[in-house]
Amino acid sequence: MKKILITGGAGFIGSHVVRRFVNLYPDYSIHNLDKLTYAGNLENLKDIESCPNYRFIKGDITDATFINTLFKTENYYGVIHLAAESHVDRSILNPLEFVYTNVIGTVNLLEAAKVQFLNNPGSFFRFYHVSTDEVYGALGDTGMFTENTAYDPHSPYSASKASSDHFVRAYQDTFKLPTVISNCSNNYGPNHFPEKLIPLCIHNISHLKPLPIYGKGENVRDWLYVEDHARAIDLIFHKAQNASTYNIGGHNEWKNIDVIRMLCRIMDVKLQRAEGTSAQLITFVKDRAGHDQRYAIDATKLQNDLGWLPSVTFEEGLHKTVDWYLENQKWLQAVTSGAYQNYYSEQYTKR
Ligand code: NAD
Ligand code: TDX
Repeated sequence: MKKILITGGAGFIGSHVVRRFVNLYPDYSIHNLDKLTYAGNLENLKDIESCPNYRFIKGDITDATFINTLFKTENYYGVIHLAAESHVDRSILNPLEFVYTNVIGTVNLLEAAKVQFLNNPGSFFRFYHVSTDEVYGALGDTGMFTENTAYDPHSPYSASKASSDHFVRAYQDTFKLPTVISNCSNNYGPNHFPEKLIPLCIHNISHLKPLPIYGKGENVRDWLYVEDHARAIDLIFHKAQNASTYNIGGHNEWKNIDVIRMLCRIMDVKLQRAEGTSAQLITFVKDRAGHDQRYAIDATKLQNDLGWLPSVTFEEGLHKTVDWYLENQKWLQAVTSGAYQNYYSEQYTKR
């Protein structure tokens, strides 16, 4: 069986990618390598954990010795690298954590992959690095990020992701390691950790807590349903040329305040509350430092080369997402205790 290493598979996007690969590709052996930080949760993969082509490996990508041994033992056919510290606000509080995981962790994987690749001339190998549109910086009122937009990261998170993208290209150029990179816009959907805008607000609406909107809520994000991202990753992993880059986005730009107003309307109906109840929870709070004004992705290349288009409309996706959270209160309760709770109170004290 061809062994595929998926890193960060217990996280939000990773769990959707792991499920898709385990279900669609019985001839692959899927190894999910995850440290299980506060953001990683094996509950996300309960439905596939006993599949014969799935294996979970608990481990830390910053541990070079462990990573080198793993590659030597397993001889991977391909790597899909999603493990990362992913929350911009946390990167403002603790940038070094982002350097360790996102930069050093990625270079550890590249080094181990390089050794395996050079020791096996003629064998297929691919290193797929999953990245973000935040590496391109911020847009004004017009324009979109293309694959040729110059990198201009602003937050410690996006700086660490930009750095890891550069290292991936450096390994392609210097060692001819076969790599691909994708840069995706904001995802949403089931299993999204409730520190990010949409799941945080779903959680707070359920509990009649304030909905913290940074600044005036006029920042714009381009939202994509997570399963559409997983489908794009599948296509790119299997069909892209080596050394290529693809932007992935939903053609779905919204101001934050409008997203939250729509969410409030949907949840008033689902929770059988009087119209306008949830919107009363909207609370404008201090803006995020260095808050990027607008992201918008031009995904034409992915559409033209590989025929990918988003399949889930925003309204449909939000309904599916809210339904999932309302049906999975136990998941929400479990992840909103412990480490998350401390971070959450810290954020509120700051405001
Ligand atoms: P997430 O925070 O939900 O999950 C990250 C996973 O990585 C967790 O399971 C965590 O346990 C694991 N992890 C963290 N540090 C690790 C380490 N040192 N060793 C091994 N595992 C470790 O993140 P996500 O939102 O699913 O994002 C996945 C990837 O996609 C990231 O690389 C992120 O930059 C990128 N991305 C995310 C979005 C988005 O909207 N969420 C958009 C574009 C790109
Ligand atoms: O409480 C909040 N209030 C608020 O107004 C939070 C958490 C966010 N916001 C704003 C900030 C952003 O403009 O909402 C927008 C979305 O914020 P996040 O959900 O934190 O996402 P963002 O910072 O845009 O980054 C996300 O998309 C790109 C992911 O977290 C990244 O991992 C991904 O790379």
